[in-house]
Amino acid sequence: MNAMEDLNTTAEKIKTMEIRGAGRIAVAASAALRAYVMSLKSLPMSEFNVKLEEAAKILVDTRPTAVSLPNAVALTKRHSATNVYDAIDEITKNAEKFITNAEQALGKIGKIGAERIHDGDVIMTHCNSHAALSIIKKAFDQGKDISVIATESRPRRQGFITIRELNDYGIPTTLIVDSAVRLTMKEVDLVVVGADSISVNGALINKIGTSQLAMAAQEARRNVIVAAETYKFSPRTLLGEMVEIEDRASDEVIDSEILKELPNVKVKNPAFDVTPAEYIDLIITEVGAFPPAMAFTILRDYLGLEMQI
Ligand code: RUB
Repeated sequence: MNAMEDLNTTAEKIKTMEIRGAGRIAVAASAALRAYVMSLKSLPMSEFNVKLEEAAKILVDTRPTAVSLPNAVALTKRHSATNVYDAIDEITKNAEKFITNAEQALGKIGKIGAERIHDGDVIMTHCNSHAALSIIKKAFDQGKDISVIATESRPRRQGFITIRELNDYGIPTTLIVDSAVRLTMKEVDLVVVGADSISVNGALINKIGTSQLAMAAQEARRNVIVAAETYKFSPRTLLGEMVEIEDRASDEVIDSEILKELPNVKVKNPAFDVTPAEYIDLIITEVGAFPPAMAFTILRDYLGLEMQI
């Protein structure tokens, strides 16, 4: 396979969700870009930059909602070099830094977030978030007697990935269907979820159904904790842009043969929803725990306002 085919393979894996979860998508995109630029050594500088932008666009266009993806690509591709060798060197270093920081961020989020979990806590989580699970696993490692209620997360059932991971870690876990969230909330001490994007007003964009957990939690006076690396904050929301909610295919929800027999029925399959800041107690990042109202500060201090603006 040539380098462009490799890049397209990664893009396809992100599109089809073989690689999924905002953090994993970001790391895969950064690594793919690093591998791709290595193949551009013999090009003149102007052509190199064109190819770099083309490759960046292929990766960014795969899924629209997780801002970790354009953030990872922007942080990886930026360079100030005037020759191709230096540009490749800078991009390679950017990718290495991004990937290392992303891995380390999970550990730091786990440590900070685990402080909020107490012995005996029952934690509800949604979908499959590596950052959220990092907090839960850390609390368990600290010897806290915890258990988890995990939602199925229709239609793709990422909850199955979560229960397997928690099972293998030895953490007692209960699986519920998404519609059981409100009824089950009275057994829960706190909700811990991940993030695909966080906008400048502190709103969380995460797997469809997250806002339902947050509303039920508020009704039951339970805290909602969001586990999010700083690269999941969305710089373009500073310009007034809304985060695009991905609409996925109807056959994830209903068999297309059945749907064909129902000419008056259409299917809506939004993959994410928006949880307003007022439903969120704390966002745990690798640089500390912040109330959602501090989203602007994180964008300014840790991503840099010039990013993608
Ligand atoms: C995954 C999802 C996760 C976030 C955070 O959606 O909504 O909660 O991406 O995950 P999908 P992580 O399965 O559609 O990609 O903490 O692993 O980055």
